[in-house]
Parts: sequence; C-alpha cells; structure tokens
Amino acid sequence: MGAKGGKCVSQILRFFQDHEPGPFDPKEVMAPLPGPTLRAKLGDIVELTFLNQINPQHFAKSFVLDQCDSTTGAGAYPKVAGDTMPSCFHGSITGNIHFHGTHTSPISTGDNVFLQVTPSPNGQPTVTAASVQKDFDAFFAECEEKLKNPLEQWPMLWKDLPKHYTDQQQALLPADLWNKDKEQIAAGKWGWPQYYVGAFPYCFALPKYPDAGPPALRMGQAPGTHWYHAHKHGSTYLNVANGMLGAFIIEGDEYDGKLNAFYDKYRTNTESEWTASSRPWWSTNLAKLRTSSAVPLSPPAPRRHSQSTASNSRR
Ligand SMILES: [Cu+2]
Repeated sequence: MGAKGGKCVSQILRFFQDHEPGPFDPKEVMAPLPGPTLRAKLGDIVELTFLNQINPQHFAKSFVLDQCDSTTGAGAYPKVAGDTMPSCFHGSITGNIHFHGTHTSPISTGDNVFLQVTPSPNGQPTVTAASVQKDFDAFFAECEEKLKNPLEQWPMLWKDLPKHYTDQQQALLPADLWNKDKEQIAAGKWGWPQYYVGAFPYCFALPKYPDAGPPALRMGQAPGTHWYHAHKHGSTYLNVANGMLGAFIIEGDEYDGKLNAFYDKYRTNTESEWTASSRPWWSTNLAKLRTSSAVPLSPPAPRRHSQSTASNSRR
C-alpha cells in the first residue's frame, strides 16, 4: 500500500463454511477472522488488488440479477424468512470494499460502494492475482502519476483502465451484466461500470492538506484508526458479520511522526522487524509466549471455501 515502502503479503482474509438449513454441529462452524490491517500515511496513494475467488458452483442461487439469493430444502431462504426483493440477501457472492473515514472520491476506483465484483465463472479462478498483475501494475503506475495533483479526478472513463483488462472483462461478463456496464460506459464521465469478474484495481489518494503556501485543497484526509468492510448492497450485513472487515490506520506527521521517529531506532526495516540487540523486552517475551503456547496463535486453515476478499454464504 502506498506509493513507497510497505510490502504486501498475501493472506487468507476469511472463509465461510456453508451448511444446509437445519441441524448442524456448531463445532464444525468456526468463527470468521477479520481481514488484514491496512496502514498508510497522509499523502499516500492507496493501491489494492481486490480478488473474488469464490467457487460460484457452491452457491448456484446466490447471484441472479434482481432476485433474492436462495437455498433449497427445509427452512429454505428466502421463503421461510418471508423476505422479498429488495429487502433480502442478494448477490452475496459478489463483493467490493468500502473505506470508512477516507476523504476520497466515491466513484470509479475510489470508495465506490456500487461495484459488484463477481467470481470467475465455471468454478475455476481464471482471474487471479497473477493474471491481472501486468495490467494492474501499469494502471497503478499511471494512477500514481495522475494523482500527484490532489485535485485530479482519475480514472473517469472505461478507457482509462488497461485495454487488456477491459477486453478480458467484456469477454468474461455474462450478457445481462455486460449490457448494464455498457450503459454506464456510454454515459462517459457521468457513469462508471458496476460489474466486474474476478478482480478490480482500487487506486485513490489520501490527500494531505498543505500547512503552508496557497492551499490547493480546502480539506484533506484526517489521520486516525479508520476501517474498511465489504459493502455490496444486499449482502453487507452477511459479509461484515462473517469477518469481511479490517482496520485501516492512516498515520499523520504529528503524533504518528513522533512515535515513528522513536520506534524507528528499533526497527531493522519497514516491515517493523526488531533488531536482535535492541529488541524491546516485551517482544522477547512475546516470542517465548508464541513458542510455549498450547493454543496455536496462527489462524486455522480454511476448511472448504477460501477466498481473498469476498463473501459467500447460504444464510
Ligand atoms: Cu460501513
């Protein structure tokens, strides 16, 4: 995250174990884990690759346009609950990210809660981090250039995204979804396509208000402990209740700057690893605790459906 420093590592964000409605063993259903903590500084440009690697074949009735998600069998949703469109869970195998507390654009690749990133079709994650990396690297590089001016709004048009990626999206999207995207594309800068398959590149600035000189901005990003969560309308509750959220810490220069200046003495690199000679007493004790603990501190392995950043469920 950010134009400089910081190294991203992959991690299982969450999983959800489905079960048919009716009796089930609660021991079989483990508590979901929240997502990774994101950390950035004022003035940074946030670049995130959002992946949806759900197998849609496990949730065949979870994404039919303008219809409630449904399950079969006794106690089936939505019949037993009596829910009807639009007041029901719908589109729960699609996802997006909403960034709470960000002073940023609510459209295009910013804090856009209208996006619906669907899984790759046919049960195979054909759109992967590797398959989009080249396109997204090029996009992020251009985004960093454009957003150097904090008043710039970019991207605004479908053609601002890499052509290889948009061609692939057009080929993969089912006709009903692509037709909706086409209407938005035709609206030019007043529209932004809603539907994607497999992956979406988030890129937006955390604008820093200049203390001195003529202000280009009238407001800027506030430092703080913010948060993010999945915000697909129709399944936000389901997503968030299952752990699709995390902390988003945005550091400022003043308070955080002073703390960083102090702790940097103990850090060997930007990953916050401690030097052996100057390791604080509590980090040594933490290492002991980790090795002697009877309860594993690492999260349990996902059991049936794992994915990077999206939700699915039957109930
Ligand atoms: Cu929210």
